[in-house]
Amino acid sequence: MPPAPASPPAAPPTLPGFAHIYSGKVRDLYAPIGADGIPREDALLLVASDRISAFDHVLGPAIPDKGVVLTRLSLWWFEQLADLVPNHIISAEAPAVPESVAGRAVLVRRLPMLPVECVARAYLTGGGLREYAADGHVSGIPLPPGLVDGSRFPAPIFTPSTKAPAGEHDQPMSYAAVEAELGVDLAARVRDLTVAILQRGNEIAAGRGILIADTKVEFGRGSDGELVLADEVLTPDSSRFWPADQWQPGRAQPSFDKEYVRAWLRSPASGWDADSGEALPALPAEVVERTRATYIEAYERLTGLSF
Ligand code: PZK
Repeated sequence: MPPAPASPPAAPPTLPGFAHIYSGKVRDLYAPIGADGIPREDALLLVASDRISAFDHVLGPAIPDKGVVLTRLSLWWFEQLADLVPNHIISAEAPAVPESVAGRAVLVRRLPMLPVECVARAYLTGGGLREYAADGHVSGIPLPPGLVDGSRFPAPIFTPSTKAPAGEHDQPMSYAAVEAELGVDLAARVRDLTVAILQRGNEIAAGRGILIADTKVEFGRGSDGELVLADEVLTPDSSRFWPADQWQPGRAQPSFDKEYVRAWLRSPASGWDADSGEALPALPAEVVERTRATYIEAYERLTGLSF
């Protein structure tokens, strides 16, 4: 019997005291309602769900504790990066964060966001690999010949993309287009900061057996115009984490988080045909449990804390 189809994502929970603004595949955004009964314009509540996505779809069932693990990891990284860049966090605790989403939500400063997805890459894979295969460049940067899937770049590179409307894919953006959007000076600051975040991440992760192949960060502007790191940072949902001991350029690398999910979906056991356009099957309990364990392992290895 084929597995049952994955259930559609649950509606975002109503949060008393908050107005729902937007839901992405795996996170929800709310505005706190002020004492006057009007949604505040200076703050947002970012809620990480336990939902997981793969192959551009949300899968079911949820991965228990994923939202808490990713929220804690992001908060830990914000601290590790605090000397490089200020961040948007106001509070991760009660009473700012309501009890029903405790541990997986943060109250943040609502900022004017830069209209650029800031991506830095330390290793070649994914969309970068497709660009490199076409003409030896990634995001307009010429690279040495002979690189393969998983190769480490001579130095990390900045490969910005446009923010696509909901449901669409981000498109690669030239550095010249970033300069046109932000001005030459701000573009250079954003590029250097994005690369510095990935560098710091890899310095810390290297001692803990994890390679961070690439990462996407988002910046807002503070009241004095300074760059403020927003969104989530250096989580498995915004970055590719690879186990260092299995790194082998020349093939797709096992990813720290979704390897069991992808392997099961591609296996005959799932009964799923990637090209059929059919709904993704529900993950079996064993895949859910092993996936939960890999999120927790990434958190514990990186932070040295026990979950
Ligand atoms: C903001 N997102 C993406 C995140 C979602 C969607 N500090 C901020 N100020 C203004 N806007 C944003 C942020 C942040 N972070 C982030 N969209 C807007 C996003 C989480 C859940 F559904």
